[in-house]
Amino acid sequence: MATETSSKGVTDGFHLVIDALKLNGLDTIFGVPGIPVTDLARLAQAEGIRFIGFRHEQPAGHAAAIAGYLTQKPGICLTVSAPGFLNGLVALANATMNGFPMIQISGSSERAIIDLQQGDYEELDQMNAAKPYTKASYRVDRPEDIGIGLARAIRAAVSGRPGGVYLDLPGSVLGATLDSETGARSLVRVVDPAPEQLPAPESIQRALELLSRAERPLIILGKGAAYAQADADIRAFIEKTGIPFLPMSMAKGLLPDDHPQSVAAARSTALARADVVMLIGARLNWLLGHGKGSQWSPTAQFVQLDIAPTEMDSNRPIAAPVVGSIAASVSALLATLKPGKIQPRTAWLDALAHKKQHNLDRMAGNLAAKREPMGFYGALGAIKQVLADKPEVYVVNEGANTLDITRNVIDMRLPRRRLDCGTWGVMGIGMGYAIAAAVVSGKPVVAIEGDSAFGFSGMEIETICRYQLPIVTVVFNNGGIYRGDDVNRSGGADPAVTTLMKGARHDKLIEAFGGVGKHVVDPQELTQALREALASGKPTLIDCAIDPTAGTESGHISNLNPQSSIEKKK
Ligand code: ADP
Ligand code: TZD
Ligand code: MG
Repeated sequence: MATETSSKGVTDGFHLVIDALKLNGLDTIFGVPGIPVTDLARLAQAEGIRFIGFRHEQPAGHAAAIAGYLTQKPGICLTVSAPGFLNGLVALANATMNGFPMIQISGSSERAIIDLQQGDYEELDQMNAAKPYTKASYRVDRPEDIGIGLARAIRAAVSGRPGGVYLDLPGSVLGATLDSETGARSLVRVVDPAPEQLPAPESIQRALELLSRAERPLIILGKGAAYAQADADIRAFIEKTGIPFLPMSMAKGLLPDDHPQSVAAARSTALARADVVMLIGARLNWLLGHGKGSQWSPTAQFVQLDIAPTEMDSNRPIAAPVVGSIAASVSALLATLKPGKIQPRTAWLDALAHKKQHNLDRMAGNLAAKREPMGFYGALGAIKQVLADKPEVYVVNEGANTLDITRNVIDMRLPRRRLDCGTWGVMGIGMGYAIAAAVVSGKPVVAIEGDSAFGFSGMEIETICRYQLPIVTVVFNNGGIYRGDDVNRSGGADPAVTTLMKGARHDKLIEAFGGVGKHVVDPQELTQALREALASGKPTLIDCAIDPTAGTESGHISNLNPQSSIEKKK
């Protein structure tokens, strides 16, 4: 049998990986080539898989993760052994933390030498190093196991709560040959990798019952709800019940931000006064003050829709847990909801609408500010205007003040268009997320970046130019982390700890790679530069001079920043 098939030809580990990816509809790889995966990238490209070559593995990993979030298919990141693997691992851990499906495939060195620590080229026990940071970590030790290895990785990445999966491919396995027929038979096309998980009917009844008794109900939409792509049903449930909703950062646009039931602009009042809160794909983590403290009513009761049963009661008791996939759960809620069962609470809606209008009026004043140098609001007022009639544009956003103020100012009107620092508040996602959004969607991307945040992945501006992606990077240049006016407490010549180069011209960076660089100092210039950039579709970087004294330390989370009380008294 073996002789018969081998006469028909041989395959090898490289080809089996590529065949397995293609068989499962995985058509894009983000990564950095080198020993032992150079040929894997090269052959993948030859076989019609798109390979996006980065300058550093971390942004490649972030790109894979957000591609996973946008497509519900695991994003693939390819790295070399040891240091390349570790560079990608931050992104893999971040994907796990945020619930984005991603597979980091890494080449590795010679097992026998690694295990005896005999000093191989780029020696590291990668599978075990990855374990604490991933949903699953596998190694393929025989070429005939590549198919099943990738199948396990796919299922682990996308089923249940999605996350990061590590798949280790030793160089020897990639290079090993196998007869073609045995190879073909070893491949696995994963059937229904993320099966719908139906909620228990009683849990749906319990949730509706609790909501119907609420005087001041509130729905909080998280990025799990955005990921689920159950957009129409979520909107129908919110509109049929008349319950006001609050989007978490990446859930902005799931329903348009200008929807009359959105209470994003009355967030504090909504959280503090709600008596029943329904969480849809949002965790009660630090971003929601753990559901406790002065932000919240101590007597509020919770409904929570989540696919992860252990998420229930993580921070506060959940009176009505609904465990299942969001698509199935919201559809069950809609099917079970009797007309008139949940009445709109007019007094509550009026109170929120009043507060919302007050806050929006106040913000409008800030946005119209024409002062020079620009503050964050003045600059964002200009961007808001340009994006107003372009809902399809993806907005990537990182920084501290740049992040917090952009989130509040820039309205989103379509689902999954806002991509940001997420659960960890991690810097460095900017260029990777922007590249993946452009590659996956073919749509324009505007990345609004603090100057410090931009630096974490700034070299990928070359990748953007090399692949000619329609990405406009706007750097909010206030000359520092939070602010540009910190002083060296020693009086010495070294720059202060949070400052960056004064008067830096980030626009010059993109010019080095043939992109378009602009430097703007007032809102009119910014409006014009951004309009031109979006119309041209060319890779553009707009360096935007922001008042170095405009920001606050740690942005909107200064409460989490421990400060020396001795220092303060001085
Ligand atoms: P946010 O940061 O927007 O508040 P989180 O990342 O904290 O959102 O929470 C997202 C939640 O959504 C996670 O607890 C995750 O288990 C859940 N989730 C993700 N996808 C689904 C899905 N398809 N169905 C149900 N729950 C999901
Ligand atoms: N490193 C990583 C990976 N993530 C982080 N969040 C930080 C460091 C700490 N950090 C923040 O939390 S925000 C930030 C850092 C370094 C940069 C803020 O400066 P910015 O934004 O220029 O990006 P603003 O507009 O000046 O506030
Ligand atoms: Mg800054």
